[in-house]
Amino acid sequence: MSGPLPLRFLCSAAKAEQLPPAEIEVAVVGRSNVGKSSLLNALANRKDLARTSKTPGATRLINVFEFRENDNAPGGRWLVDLPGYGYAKVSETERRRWQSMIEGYLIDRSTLHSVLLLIDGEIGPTPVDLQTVEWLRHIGRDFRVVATKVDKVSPSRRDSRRRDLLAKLDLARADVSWVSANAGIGIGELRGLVTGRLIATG
Ligand SMILES: Nc1nc2c(ncn2[C@@H]2O[C@H](COP(=O)(O)OP(=O)(O)OP(=O)(O)O)[C@@H](O)[C@H]2O)c(=O)[nH]1
Ligand SMILES: [Mg+2]
Repeated sequence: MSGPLPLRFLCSAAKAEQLPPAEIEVAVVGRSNVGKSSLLNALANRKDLARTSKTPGATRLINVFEFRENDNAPGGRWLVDLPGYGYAKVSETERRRWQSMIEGYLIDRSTLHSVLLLIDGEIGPTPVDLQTVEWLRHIGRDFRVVATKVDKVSPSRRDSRRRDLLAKLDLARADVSWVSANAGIGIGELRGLVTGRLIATG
């Protein structure tokens, strides 16, 4: 278990090429409305670090949060909030813009250590989630699945939900974190995991 992550907003960019150089990054990826921004806020124990919304598509830019304990700590360690995919109501132009922005970043970013791929724990993996997993495997990008909103799954259904998700994604139990930003479930463990990735590897 770890305390809140020392995150602060650093910058936003519409394109990966506009991002300043980093030392090491972990990116948060997932379907629109899956709870990416809420999870960032929970990790930092802040209400409004990242903008959240009931309306999918709240995050339209790449938002960079710097992980830095104090002014003397090294900079360039980032947690990156990416706009969500799979939001049906965006125009085709917007969808393509998203796709090239995210894909370019995930393929080319040399300082990207790994991805946290968020999947709604109540809904389970959607076809577009499955495609994303397949694609991340295909490009060889290291990723960890984080199942969100576990507070919405009743305790009696959690075990079967868990087995179902693992089977669909062809993953082992240890490969998936189960969290709830709202109820604070699994947040301490995930803080430890993110800190380990941003610091121990640095
Ligand atoms: N019950 C429950 N609701 C959650 C949880 N996390 C997020 N939500 C809700 O899900 C909705 C979307 O959350 P966001 O964090 O804005 O989702 P996002 O993935 O950043 O969405 P985009 O920016 O559109 O890609 C909001 O209404 C949140 O309150 C959770 O742990 N439990
Ligand atoms: Mg968001």
